[in-house]
Amino acid sequence: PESSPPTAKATVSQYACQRRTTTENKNQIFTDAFEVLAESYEFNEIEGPCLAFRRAASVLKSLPSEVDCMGATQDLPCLGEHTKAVMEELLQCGHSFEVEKILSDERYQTLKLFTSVFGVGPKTAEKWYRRGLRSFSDILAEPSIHLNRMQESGFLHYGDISRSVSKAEARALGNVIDEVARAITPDAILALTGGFRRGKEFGHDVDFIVTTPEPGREKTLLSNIMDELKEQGILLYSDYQPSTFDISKLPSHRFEAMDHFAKCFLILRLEGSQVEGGLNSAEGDSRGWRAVRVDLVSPPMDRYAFALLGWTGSRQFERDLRRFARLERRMLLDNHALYDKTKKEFLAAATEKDIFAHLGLEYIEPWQRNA
Ligand code: DCP
Ligand code: MG
Repeated sequence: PESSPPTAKATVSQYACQRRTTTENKNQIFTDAFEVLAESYEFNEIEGPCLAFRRAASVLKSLPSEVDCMGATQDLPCLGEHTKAVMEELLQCGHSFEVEKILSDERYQTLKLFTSVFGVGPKTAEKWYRRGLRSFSDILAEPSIHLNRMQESGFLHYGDISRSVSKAEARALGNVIDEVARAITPDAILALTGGFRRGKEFGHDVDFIVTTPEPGREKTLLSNIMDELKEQGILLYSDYQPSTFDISKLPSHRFEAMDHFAKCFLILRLEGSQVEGGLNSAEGDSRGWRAVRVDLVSPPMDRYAFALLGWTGSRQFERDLRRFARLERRMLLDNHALYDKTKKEFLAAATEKDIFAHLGLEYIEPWQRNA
């Protein structure tokens, strides 16, 4: 071309589902700070600023290079005044006064510690904090506190499940579950989802979809799998939630609402001998096994693509997919279905690509969804 005009710098979309975000984060100094601020707002139940900092972090994660001056933020979406003030401080002196203050705050530290236990959410953590409890030994020594079953095993396996799960461990668990599922029904389908599907090296748990093409069979598959895991002596904890899926329901407006597929939240015992390169264990730990958090979800086959898209994440990517669908396309999307409000009809999909196409979005690969 003889006289191509100077190419305009590609604009960054306000929607994470129109950005490509790999696991390589060039702006971690900023995004770590934003995550502390978001979490602090979350602990105080202040939703607006919490989401604003998460959105800002997500935008910076998508950038191909480090932001090295405020000028570079000029054309970026989702960066408000507060966000920019924090960035400016980080650029000037390498740390943020506000973030440092939160990190040294007793309430923040305590809520962070308590919510790191499986089964303890911000509400429970807050309740314990208000009662003057500050450490795990405070909680365990307090006779009036009743731990539920989930929290009991959260404390019991704390050392193991607070340590991250490696990709090799995730793969090993996949092999275990795959074998169990196929022994139950030879046509079982297993897919790794969550952070590992996005190419992350480590995760806090391992997420799988497990189902079968046989209609209706997915409703009992998970309890069959759990029975077998129990039989093998590797089921350390299980919370089974049967399907409440209703095909006639419109997709949910609420993002945080869990989907209605049969699912279970597990803690499994993983043998070191099954993991290539060995366990991601504490130094000097010679038990030869570790406990790992595993989530299984079992959608009917005709909803497989929606479930896969929904469980692959990231959370921010999912939020923005739904927001984009609603605001830009007048469609409702959740883990079960896509509904076109204009045409007043459900849009079927056999693959994730079909869903992106219905939404008029360029396809984003799983490893580009680390928003
Ligand atoms: N998810 C969702 N709605 C929920 C819970 C989860 O849409 N209420 C989706 C988005 C997540 C995925 O499921 O990406 C898996 O949830 P995790 O909490 O396991 O998140 P990740 O796998 O992304 O992170 P980690 O590596 O910490 O496990
Ligand atoms: Mg996960």
